[in-house]
Amino acid sequence: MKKILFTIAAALLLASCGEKQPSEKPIKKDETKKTVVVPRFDADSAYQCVAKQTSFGPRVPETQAHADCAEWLTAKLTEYADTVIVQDFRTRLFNGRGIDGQNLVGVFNPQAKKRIVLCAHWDSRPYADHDPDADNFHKPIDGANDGASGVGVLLECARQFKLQPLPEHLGIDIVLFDLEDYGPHQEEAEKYYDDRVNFWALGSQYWSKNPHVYGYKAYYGILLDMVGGPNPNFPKEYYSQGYAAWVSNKVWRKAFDLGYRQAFSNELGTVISDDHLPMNQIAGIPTIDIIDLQPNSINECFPDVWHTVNDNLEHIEKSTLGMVGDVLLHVVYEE
Ligand code: AHN
Ligand code: ZN
Repeated sequence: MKKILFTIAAALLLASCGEKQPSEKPIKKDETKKTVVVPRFDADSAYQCVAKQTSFGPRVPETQAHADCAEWLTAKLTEYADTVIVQDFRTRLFNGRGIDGQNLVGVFNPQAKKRIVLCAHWDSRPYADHDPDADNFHKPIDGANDGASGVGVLLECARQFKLQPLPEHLGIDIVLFDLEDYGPHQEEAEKYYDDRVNFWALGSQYWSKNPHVYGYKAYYGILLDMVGGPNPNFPKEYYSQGYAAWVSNKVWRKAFDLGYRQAFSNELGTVISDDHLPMNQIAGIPTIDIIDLQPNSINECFPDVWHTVNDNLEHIEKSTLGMVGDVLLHVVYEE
């Protein structure tokens, strides 16, 4: 049936082309793009996804909460995506100890050559080493913002991709990285200091060397990190601007058009080593990091609750998840 309709449409198109007057104005490419209907991002649903993740407890690798959350995330991806790949890997921590991790991948439109990779990390930090109270230095964190917020936004995007299928020419891969936040404790930072190795972003480093599909390439990537805090400030992060300025510019322009210029400030942000760095440097995928960087922060640049026990659901702002999700859906559906 599709084929017949296509043939009719093609015939009509040819016929109309034949009759075209020389004075007729050709349709500009970007005028046709505006006809796409972008689904409405449901911030309540994204918030529920954040709440569900934190309800397991801190998703610290090698704990039951971590395993339970992986199971739930895999089930959600399976509900929405065409294909799900659980990438089990073994790597080394900063101290040389071996550890197992799981990157979770949801594939939409696997046949499409043009692909965008959307990612966030789903693990949470084993210790609140930036807590104002030293008694909390060795307690694990909920990571409601640092981890769960980005995953929550991506799961709601995934639900929308299922409800309103993406255009056939566009494939999306949602990659949830494990082991982003297991860098050395602040108290031991000097002891382990080594600028030749990246102790963070272990899941991303593994995936960048061994993507879920052999020879995988994407047009570009977008990483979300800490996209659920109050009064967010998303400048164009420095590496993102260096490796993928055209992607940041595209995303920030869209945010501006949607009225989010207050949060998506048109400023160059500081250098952040995050999951996007291996994606740019190892996988060769131009990838940006949408990350909340606070100018008056007590931790140089991150939100005040960063790596403290207060990074919990109480400090998640639904409207922040909503604006980031809205921008993402517009960027994707209008691609
Ligand atoms: C470091 O602190 C090395 N990188 C910031 C990336 C990060 C940590 N995002 C969340 N937690
Ligand atoms: Zn962190």
